[in-house]
Amino acid sequence: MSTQRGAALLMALLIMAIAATIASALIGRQQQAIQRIQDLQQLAQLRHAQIAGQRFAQAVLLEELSTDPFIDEVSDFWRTPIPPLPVLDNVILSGCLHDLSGRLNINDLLDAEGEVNAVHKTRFANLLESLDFDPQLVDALIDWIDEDANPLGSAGAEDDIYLLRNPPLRTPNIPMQSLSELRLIEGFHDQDNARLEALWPHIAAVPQGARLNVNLASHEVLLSLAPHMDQVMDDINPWGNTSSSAPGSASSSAAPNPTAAPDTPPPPSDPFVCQLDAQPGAYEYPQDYVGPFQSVGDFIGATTILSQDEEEPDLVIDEDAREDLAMVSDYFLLTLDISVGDQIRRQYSVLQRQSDEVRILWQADLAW
Ligand SMILES: [Ca+2]
Ligand SMILES: [Ca+2]
Repeated sequence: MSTQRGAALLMALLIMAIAATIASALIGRQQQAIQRIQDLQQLAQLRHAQIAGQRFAQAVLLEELSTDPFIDEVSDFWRTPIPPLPVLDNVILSGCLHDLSGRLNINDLLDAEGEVNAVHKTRFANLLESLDFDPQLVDALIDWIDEDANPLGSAGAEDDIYLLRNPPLRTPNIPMQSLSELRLIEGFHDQDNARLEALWPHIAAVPQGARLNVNLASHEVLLSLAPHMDQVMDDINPWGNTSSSAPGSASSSAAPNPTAAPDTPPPPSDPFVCQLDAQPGAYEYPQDYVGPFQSVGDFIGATTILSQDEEEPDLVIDEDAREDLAMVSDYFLLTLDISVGDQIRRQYSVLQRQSDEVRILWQADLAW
């Protein structure tokens, strides 16, 4: 009898163990299902908040266009950041718009026929030189987007260079979609973060044929327009006399880290972080600033130096370098910080403003 009782007890224990295992597995699956539902819910909230932020930015840019269609400049309302706003249950949104039209557009290094645009090539070479890069690296930028496989100049690079990389890659030979591609381009790929960050406030990758808004161009971009621009910079630079002082520049967004060892390379900073305390409406113009400019004629007038000697020509921006100058912006980068529960996600969108609509050209979790 005792043997039978022992066997029954063992059987009962076995059944209990199996039941406990099944229950544990069911609870585990249930928890996984709950977590999955929560994750999906967070993703949906994130997406809805992103759409809400984009719609808000689109409305602000169209409103600006309807009230002030001819000038975009430093004191404009659209440059006011969106403060942290609860937009959904447990979701907080903040963000800001950065101008991209005051920057040199990499895709305009080629003209509509795919030929090198000499005006833009000169500007880029000037910009690179002013930031202590080899100005000939402009050829590597052109080779990255031009259709052919023939390297330009001594610093150009096509597939024969890129295929030797580990891992190998090919030149896209199409317009640049995102500034992140710069990290792959010969002559730039081996630069450290701080060097590349110096470029971000002055360059953009937007569709070909972009206008250059001189009212929002940085000190360095204005300098790139003609050799004599340094002599008129006090009058035309909206950001004051310091280089790289435009909002979103590496110098204004890279917070110093007092605890880092002196030889520790700084982490990559975000050139499109929002300065939530910025108040563009209360912007104080530099003392000698004669802008914002109302027309290209005003800008040319302010940047021309009349010669005192009849034998010497006036110093003036070349005719063919005036064609794309503008007072308004067509391209913007929207930075959104979305807090869902205990997670914060940063998302970017490139917006194109036309006469009656603002299109979203590109969106991603990384700006560069
Ligand atoms: Ca090429
Ligand atoms: Ca080429």
